[in-house]
Amino acid sequence: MGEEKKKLFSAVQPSGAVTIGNYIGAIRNFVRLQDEHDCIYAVADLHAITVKQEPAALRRNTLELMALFIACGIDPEKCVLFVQSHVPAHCELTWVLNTIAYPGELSRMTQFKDKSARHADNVNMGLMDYPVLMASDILLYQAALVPVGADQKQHLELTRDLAIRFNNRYSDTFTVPEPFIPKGSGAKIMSLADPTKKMSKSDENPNGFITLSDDKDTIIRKCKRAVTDSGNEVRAAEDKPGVSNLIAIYGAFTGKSAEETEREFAGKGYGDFKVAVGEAIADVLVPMQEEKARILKDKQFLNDVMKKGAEAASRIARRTLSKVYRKVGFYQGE
Ligand code: ATP
Ligand code: LTN
Repeated sequence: MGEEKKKLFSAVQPSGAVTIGNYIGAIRNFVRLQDEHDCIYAVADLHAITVKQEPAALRRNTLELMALFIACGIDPEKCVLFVQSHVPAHCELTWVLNTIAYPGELSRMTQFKDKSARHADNVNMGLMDYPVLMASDILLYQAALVPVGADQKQHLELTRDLAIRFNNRYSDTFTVPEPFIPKGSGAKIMSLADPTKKMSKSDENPNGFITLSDDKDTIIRKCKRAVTDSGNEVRAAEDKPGVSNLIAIYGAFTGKSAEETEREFAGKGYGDFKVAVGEAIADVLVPMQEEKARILKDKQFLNDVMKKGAEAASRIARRTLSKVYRKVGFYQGE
């Protein structure tokens, strides 16, 4: 009784269609964690522009992601839900943290290297500074816990390093956060077209990913086409990355363990299994899509959620920012 809830922060970029990888690795946990924690969730539009975005599409995707969060079960009455660019403190803290971040550590980040290679015509300072902005997101709210997929672990480590570095230089200011990464294969859902690669919404081959807005036929078609391994036995194994990935996805959508799935499909082939995976995904996504469409129609409601969220987030963020400004020596009146 009276025990303080742990603070939690996370965000997703409005950079296109959200995949079942984003859902299993991150968004689903946002929902699960909301009762036991003080949760703050953002639509990370400042992060999204580190790669080229069509302005009209970015606006649309921001609204869609907000509606999707709510349709997935995030309750705006329980959580703070807001759009990152509506709270200027994120950029302000980023500037201060930039002065304790080293170019060497930023240029070593795997995501920076990957995205620089993929967007060679647009390697900008924002892309390199991405993890510092992410650290600011988290540290502004004194979050203790950050639910993310396994690919974000390195950025979380940098966030921890920056928090510790600042605390050591200027005295204790920031909570040093811990990542919350799903256990097992849900932390990294692999591409259906190449199960050695992460499922990514920016994959140029749309058969590699399933988005949360794909209809049932598309979902089943993509599952049927999923690259599987030699043999025909539904069994999770290191040398069977394609089937193992489908077993992980099936488990995430049905709650069944790998062993249960292997038993269920013993004696049946890949064909039956792939259709069952598609159906299990569609059973969860179709009602979610209907809910999202309903929410999207009510712009006033969404605008109100964003406005209320930005106000609540700003209040918390301002408190941390003014502490930071005081510690670094900015004159704030007598
Ligand atoms: P891109 O794939 O285009 O680089 P992204 O999907 O990784 O983008 P975000 O939208 O910011 O980028 O990711 C939101 C969350 O989804 C993050 O917590 C990330 O770790 C998680 N996530 C992304 N892909 C996967 C995946 N394949 N499996 C599990 N979690 C994932
Ligand atoms: N970089 C993240 C999205 C993100 C984020 C954050 C996640 C932006 N700010 C703060 C956790 C905490 C990604 O998942 N690609």
